[in-house]
Amino acid sequence: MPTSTIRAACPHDCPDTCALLITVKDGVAVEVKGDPDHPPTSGVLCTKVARYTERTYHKERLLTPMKRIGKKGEGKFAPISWAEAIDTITTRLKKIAEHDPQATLPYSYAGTMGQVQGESMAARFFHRLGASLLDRTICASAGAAGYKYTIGASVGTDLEQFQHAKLILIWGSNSIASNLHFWMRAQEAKRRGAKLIAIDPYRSLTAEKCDQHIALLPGTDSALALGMMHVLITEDVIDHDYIARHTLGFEQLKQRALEWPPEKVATICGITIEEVVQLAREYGNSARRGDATAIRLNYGMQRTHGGGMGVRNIACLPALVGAWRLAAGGVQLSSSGSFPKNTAALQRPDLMLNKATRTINMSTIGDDLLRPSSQQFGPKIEALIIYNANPLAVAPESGKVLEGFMREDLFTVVLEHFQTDSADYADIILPATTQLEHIDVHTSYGHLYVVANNAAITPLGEAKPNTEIFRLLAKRMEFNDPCFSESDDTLAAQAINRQDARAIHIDWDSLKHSGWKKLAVPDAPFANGNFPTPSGKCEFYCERMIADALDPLPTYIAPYESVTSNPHLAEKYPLAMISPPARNFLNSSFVNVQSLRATEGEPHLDMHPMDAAARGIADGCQVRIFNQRGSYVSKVRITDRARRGLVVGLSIWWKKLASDGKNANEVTSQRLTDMGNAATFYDVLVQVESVVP
Ligand SMILES: Nc1nc2c(c(=O)[nH]1)N[C@H]1C(S)=C(S)[C@@H](COP(=O)(O)OP(=O)(O)OC[C@H]3O[C@@H](n4cnc5c(=O)[nH]c(N)nc54)[C@H](O)[C@@H]3O)O[C@H]1N2
Ligand SMILES: Nc1nc2c(c(=O)[nH]1)N[C@H]1C(S)=C(S)[C@@H](COP(=O)(O)OP(=O)(O)OC[C@H]3O[C@@H](n4cnc5c(=O)[nH]c(N)nc54)[C@H](O)[C@@H]3O)O[C@H]1N2
Ligand code: SF4
Ligand SMILES: [Mo]
Repeated sequence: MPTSTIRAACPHDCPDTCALLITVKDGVAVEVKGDPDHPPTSGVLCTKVARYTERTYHKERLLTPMKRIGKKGEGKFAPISWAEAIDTITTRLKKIAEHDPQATLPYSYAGTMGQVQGESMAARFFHRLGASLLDRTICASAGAAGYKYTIGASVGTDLEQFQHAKLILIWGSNSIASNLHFWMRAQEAKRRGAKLIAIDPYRSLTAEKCDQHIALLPGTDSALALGMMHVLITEDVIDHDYIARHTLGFEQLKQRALEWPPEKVATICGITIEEVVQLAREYGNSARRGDATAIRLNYGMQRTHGGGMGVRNIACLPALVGAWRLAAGGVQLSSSGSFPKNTAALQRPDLMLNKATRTINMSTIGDDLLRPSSQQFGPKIEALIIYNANPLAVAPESGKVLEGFMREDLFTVVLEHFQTDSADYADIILPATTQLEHIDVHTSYGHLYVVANNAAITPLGEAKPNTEIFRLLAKRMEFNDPCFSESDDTLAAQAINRQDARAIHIDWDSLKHSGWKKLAVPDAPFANGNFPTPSGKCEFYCERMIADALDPLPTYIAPYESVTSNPHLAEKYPLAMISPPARNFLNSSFVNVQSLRATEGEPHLDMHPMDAAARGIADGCQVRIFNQRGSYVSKVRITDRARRGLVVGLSIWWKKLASDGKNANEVTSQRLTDMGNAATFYDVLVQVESVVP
């Protein structure tokens, strides 16, 4: 067979959604490259996906359906046929449905971000079955809610404009690790004279390469933004014309901001008064000079109690200084709201057996698996169908999650590429195809292109796409609606709403040949206001928040667990802990790829020299990290990358590849954010001690 090149898309949960070129020789994918012509990708891939063939052809790929033959968690399985697997699953789901189909729960997240292999056929299946709905809150829902109250939708500065900015605040984002193609633009801006300021409790790979680094305490960003507003307003470095025309509630905001002088803010944030004042002046003066002034906000700063409010407060800043006037000014949290998706066509909520079906929050899966049936909760969870996710490694308060997964009466099915920590607890494992083996269509949360994924190779072993697995299950359940026989090609064609002016030109048939197309959207989305809020303005004062029992004005919501907000707890567990992504992993994906794991080494905990000295901890020794929820072990790295009072465990390790079979989620909590019901992974106090061998 000759060599061919296939156009594809990176499926991972990363804002960059790279366009890929796959070289296929004799039916084997031999190389994965970034498309040099796709402007966001520019021919560059991260190390992880440059190794995608290593992952796809990994010797531990799951290649046949399997049933468990050992105890839960032991990881012992025997191959079975697809017919037996489908039969076993549907027999059990039918039996559960006889008393209440809500006792079945789908559990999925963004293992693939594809519109087709994500929530299309799967959602149709669970809607028709009458299964519980899943609230997908594990990552971004707090920030998305805060942004929506303020700006109206997840729409912001275009990635392709950032190189024209003169000042960029990189706020709660380790872009080098997790948003590489933004970092390339920021570097270009720097070459053209821009200043980059990182706002991050940790001196990340990104923070160390910025011109300035402000190391505030986790969960205090909303206070910092209020302090900036105070300085901007009292020193009158604001854009009165933009405020008058395109914002709502400035007078109320002004009163509120006056309550937040820099002295108060500096104490809360654990930084100096000068840092607050200088940051505000620099930000306001940059916009006043007519320089493009931009913020790259990322989800790292909204994983604490007040995460939603933090995003909201920061999202007010560009309107205050008129930064939206320029295409390279403003703020980007996510571009996902720019895409006209046809979610209803893909997911078919009209098929729902019961419109009043309950919703389970994925971030509290630990507690929810342990709840008995009750009037309030409904039926206990009896079946868990997991795809595109690895909850045992990624969900908070892992001890509880494990206890739930151990339940003998819980029937667990896992659709996977590998035998992950979660798969070890399955009753049935189903082998899923990787991105090289199936088709899909991708939107992005970091740029404005729709990207097509063509299948490059035939499925390995007996692996099947998620969609095909749910088609088989639907057929066996005798779900006869014609939508259950639609092909992946048909699903891909439904994904984008072409009635919408932004996507009129994007049809699937030409997209799969060209590979990608940009949405038709304006360069400077809010230069003339037109915010997608009910008022059409940037809402400093937001009435919708009152209806949601929230303060309608920017405010500070303290972390659940911090030395100042919970001194009693801090007596026992005095260190704040965060566990942001390691560069060579993507959440818990790639941890089992040998070359990438070798680069990360083993689980580490970064700790400040003074915190280590106070505990008699020597560099390189094993430490136990613990709190009221659990404990795990890591090798300590003594470094001032972690500010005093903070420890950092880069994540997310597969538990079974760690020496003690545990990871950072032993100590994280199931408490939820102020808005969006999201997880609070970075709102944690711990104590650390040397492990005496
Ligand atoms: N290589 C790699 N890339 C990834 C991922 C991955 O696992 N690995 N994950 C993907 C996913 S799912 C997501 S959601 C995104 C995540 O993208 P981000 O949320 O931007 O995550 P990071 O880039 O790690 O940035 C998090 C940074 O925020 C800092 N931080 C933690 N708490 C706070 C706080 O309270 N305030 C402030 N200001 N900063 C804080 C951390 O120290 C860290 O440096 O990245 C995606 N890209
Ligand atoms: N301590 C701590 N915990 C965290 C975070 C943190 O920063 N710190 N980050 C949180 C965040 S932001 C997120 S988004 C979540 C991520 O949590 P998850 O979305 O669960 O991410 P992954 O761990 O990468 O798991 C995705 C799984 O999907 C599988 N997969 C990929 N493609 C396919 C497919 O086509 N079909 C099927 N069936 N399976 C597929 C992969 O093999 C992988 O095992 O973790 C959260 N947990
Ligand atoms: S993980 Fe992100 S940076 Fe890496 S190839 Fe995929 S989209 Fe690009
Ligand atoms: Mo995420």
